[in-house]
Amino acid sequence: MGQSLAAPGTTADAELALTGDLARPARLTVPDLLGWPQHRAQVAFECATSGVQRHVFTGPLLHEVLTAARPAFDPVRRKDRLRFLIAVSGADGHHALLTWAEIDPDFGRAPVLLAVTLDGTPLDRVGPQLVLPQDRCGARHISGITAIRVDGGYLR
Ligand SMILES: Nc1nc2c(c(=O)[nH]1)N[C@H]1C(S)=C(S)[C@@H](COP(=O)(O)O)O[C@H]1N2
Ligand SMILES: [Mo]
Repeated sequence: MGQSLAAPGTTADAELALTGDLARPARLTVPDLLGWPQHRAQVAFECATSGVQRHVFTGPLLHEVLTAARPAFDPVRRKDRLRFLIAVSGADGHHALLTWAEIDPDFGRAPVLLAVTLDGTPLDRVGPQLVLPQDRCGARHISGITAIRVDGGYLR
């Protein structure tokens, strides 16, 4: 009620584009991401300029969201997944690459989240944030994610 600062007819929620080698590319909002099981991560990371930061994030696992978009590998052939990269981009141009194997339960098993809340605040307007509990440094905790590209072509 009266929460929207957007002009009439425009969408208030930020959108995230899932693109690349996917059978089901998608555009997702933070409310869409609430449709997956939600996980909680209490993280501490160090920033080169502002020191140690502590936050609590909630959201779905990146692996679950990307798996639903059906990456173009043979799901039962583990070796086929090893050539896939995940490029994550924020609205300000900050970006990072992950490998598929890093978040795959059969390999690195990193519980990376696509966070939809930060310290209890919903990220509907800002867009989701990447959360990597395994990272010592904060730099890959990309906020305001606008695009995630899954790419299996690097080694072809
Ligand atoms: N979109 C975006 N996300 C970003 C950055 C950025 O420049 N742009 N900086 C990263 C860095 S270097 C750090 S340390 C953390 C900072 O998180 P904080 O705002 O909680 O301190 O955000 C990360 N996420
Ligand atoms: Mo940082």
